[in-house]
Amino acid sequence: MVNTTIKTTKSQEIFAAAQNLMPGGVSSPVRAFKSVGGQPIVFDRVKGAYIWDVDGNQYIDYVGTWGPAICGHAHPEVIAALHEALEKGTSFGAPSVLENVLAEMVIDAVPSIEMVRFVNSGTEACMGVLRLMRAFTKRDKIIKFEGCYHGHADTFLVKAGSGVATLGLPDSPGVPKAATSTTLTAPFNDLESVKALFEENRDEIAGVILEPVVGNAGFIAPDAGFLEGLRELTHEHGALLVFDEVMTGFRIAYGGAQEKFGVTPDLTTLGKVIGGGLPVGAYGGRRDIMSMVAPAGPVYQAGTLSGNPLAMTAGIKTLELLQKPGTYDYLERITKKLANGLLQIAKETGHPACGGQISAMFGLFFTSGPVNNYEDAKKSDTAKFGRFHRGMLEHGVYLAPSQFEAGFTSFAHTEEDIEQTLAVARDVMSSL
Ligand code: KE4
Repeated sequence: MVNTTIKTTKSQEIFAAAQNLMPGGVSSPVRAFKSVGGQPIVFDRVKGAYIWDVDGNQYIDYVGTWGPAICGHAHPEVIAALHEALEKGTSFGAPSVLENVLAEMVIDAVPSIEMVRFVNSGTEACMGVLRLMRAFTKRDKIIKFEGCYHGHADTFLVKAGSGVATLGLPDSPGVPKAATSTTLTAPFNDLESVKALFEENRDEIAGVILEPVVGNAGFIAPDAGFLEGLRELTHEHGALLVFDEVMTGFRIAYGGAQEKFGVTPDLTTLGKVIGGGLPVGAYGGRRDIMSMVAPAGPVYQAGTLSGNPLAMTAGIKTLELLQKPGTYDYLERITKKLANGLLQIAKETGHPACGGQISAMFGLFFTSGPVNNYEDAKKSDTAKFGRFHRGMLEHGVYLAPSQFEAGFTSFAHTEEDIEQTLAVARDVMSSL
């Protein structure tokens, strides 16, 4: 193990106090470093590709506040736009033209979206889309995939990924059986299992929801034909196809994974990037389906801060920045260099590893692989990942604190940052 130890006195003091005030000392479980061990660092400020903790240590950041910071943290143009918006107030609870602007940008960008509803988180977006798909089809059952995470609403907490996987919580206490009795699960990339579920539950399945590129079981790409196969199966069985693009939206491509892979779902959920770091989520899709959402239709969903001017402003500016020519080519290039570099270094230092990247999303598993689904991902050496994470952290590189998360780059990351990260990874992997 590399022997550099960074000073984390203040982080430790603040986190110790936090644990007395908030469950686990955090506002979201994965931040507690449970699966990688050691003390979480307490952030003081972020800028571009970098973080500074309360002890003054600087890190290259590959979490990007779990995806929103694709333009880099605290982008000057986003901050400036927010300052201007702040002068006009923080929340209206009433229509604002900003919602029109962001809605038009989302509709123009995302192939499946003809109409959109803004909410305040990805969880809310997935809750809204769940109720809508059930109302539209008049069916109750859904199919989700093992290891995929769609927020913490009861129905989805079945073999979920992200923090649920990290904490080894296959299901959560407090979720009544009734809430998950209509949730069917299948292995990702396994079309035959989905076909079987449709046969066994004929005319009862409202839809299939998935992360088109999985980020919550670690990084798992769809096999060729998998997304197309789901599109055909849902059409065949009168069910809806829902892409949860909370993580992949505007990251895998400007139009999300559905643009990248050329498969158009009926409904899509979004979050993270479209809020530029402020609380936001959205669900959208075919006009005939979205027209069922209250008050246009009978499907109720509401939110005090939905469409608030600050989140809309940050989202608008972020998407404007992403429209700059060459953005996604750059993200693809630097992320491919990082992912391929990490795999090459693992090989040279004798660690079985697999992984990959698509655009600005990447992952590394400490298992020879291949990793095509959650069961494969669980074969990873998570203890080794924990040592790797700690070693990288002590050398100024901040990775997602779980094997069951994806990594994120931004267009603030430079070639030098990637080179530096790979140099550190070589040191750390050489002494894992
Ligand atoms: P939020 O409610 O956290 O905004 O979004 C839920 C959600 C829905 N769908 C997908 C595909 C997601 O990735 C997420 C949230 N992602 C996690 C990270 N894997 C958020 C980080 C956390 O839970 O602290």
